[in-house]
Amino acid sequence: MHTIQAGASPTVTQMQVIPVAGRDSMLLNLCGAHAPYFTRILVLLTDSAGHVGMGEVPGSNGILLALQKLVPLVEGSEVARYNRTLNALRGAIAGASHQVTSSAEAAVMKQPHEINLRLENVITAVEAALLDLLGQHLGVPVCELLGSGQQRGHVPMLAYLFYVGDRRRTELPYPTGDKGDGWYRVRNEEALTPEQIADLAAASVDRYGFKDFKLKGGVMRAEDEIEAVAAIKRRFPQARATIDPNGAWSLAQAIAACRGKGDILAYAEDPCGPEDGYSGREIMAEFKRATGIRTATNMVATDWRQMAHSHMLGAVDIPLADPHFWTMQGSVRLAQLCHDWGLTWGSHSNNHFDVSLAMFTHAAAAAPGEITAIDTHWIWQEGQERLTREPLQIVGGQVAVPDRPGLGIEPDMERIMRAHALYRQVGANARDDAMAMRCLFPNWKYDPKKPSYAR
Ligand code: GKR
Ligand code: MG
Repeated sequence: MHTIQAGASPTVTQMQVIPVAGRDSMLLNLCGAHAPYFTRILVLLTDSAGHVGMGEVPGSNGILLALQKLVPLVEGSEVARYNRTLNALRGAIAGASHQVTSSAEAAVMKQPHEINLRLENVITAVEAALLDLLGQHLGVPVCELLGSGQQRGHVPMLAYLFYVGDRRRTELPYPTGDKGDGWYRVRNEEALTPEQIADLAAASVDRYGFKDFKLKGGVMRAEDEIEAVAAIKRRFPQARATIDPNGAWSLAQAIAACRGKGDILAYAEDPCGPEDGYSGREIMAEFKRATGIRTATNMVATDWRQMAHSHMLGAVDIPLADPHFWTMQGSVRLAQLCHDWGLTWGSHSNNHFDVSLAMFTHAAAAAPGEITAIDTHWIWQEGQERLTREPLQIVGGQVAVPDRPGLGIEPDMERIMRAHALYRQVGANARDDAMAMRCLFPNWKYDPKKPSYAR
């Protein structure tokens, strides 16, 4: 009889938790305008074989504090027993009674001002880095370790477009994007009209070859946002396009804006949300019945329990299972369920660096069946930010899955330390969307049911 042999795979000798900051354009959304900086947190694990594994998650003090406290549980653990380590982390954060499949907030670790800290964000940072190490140990890409293994060699990505505010009307240090004439310049210039949005789309196609578009809404009046999507479709009739107002429209507004627009909208992302005592899932189901337009969400089906309700109501066709809040393994598990249940898997994103780009790529590579082109904010950072030596590239609207062990990326420590220094300088005030919007409209206040710009 065989016994378990300790040390059969390398052990983690060091866990580094490194908050980093990067620069961003003045992107408008329902919450205001992106500030000139965004923050993320990197986890770097070194193992006894000398490999380094990486993970990246959203930046927040709560997540940072949680990860720092968990270091002793990760150091000394065996790479191949990653699930055991992750379960120990779950237990440490949430206590023994925690349901490992729930998205309950990690309340113990939470800072009072933080609403977005989720257990899964903390777990994913370590999970990605451990899978990266395991892949390097075994000599296989991470996507081969997830779900039923690698399903595709290329992952389709969409052009995530935003209305862009006029940075010149602020004193904030936004990038000026002097580089050349194309995407690197226009991504820093005001874009508020349908034609300017179509120009942005065209520049993104020239640079990255996209075939799918998403416009972040909740900024202008609903009909003007639909007109902006129509302007994109006029330039690229074969492309798929969608709009995401983050639930800003009432059900009546959403129906009025989208009914009969199936030729423009491939699907609608969170067109409406909770209202009049009905949940966002119930309202989305009504929207679908009234318009016949497919729906996507990163707001109303964001964990297993919400997914169950959503599915019973028929509210959502395309759950956007961002591995950063579903975990890498959870996101792929949901992709398998989507495949079997006739849903379409996709992924949400937020501003991120190139480590997350690799994490998205591997999760999507392991998602079976037909998936929708996944979100990525990387086009707003690409060419000006990077933390790995050779970031994965978006070419022809897709990323080729690296045929290298692990995540297939290598840390660039000099760049990481530079991004960490920037974090130390600006981290505390980064990504305050209301602050940036107040530079344009001094008394501006967030209202979840009012467009942020055209009020
Ligand atoms: O980056 O402004 C943004 C987005 O609005 C982001 O914060 C959302 O979480 O991209 C996300 C979404 O799809 O709702
Ligand atoms: Mg969304």
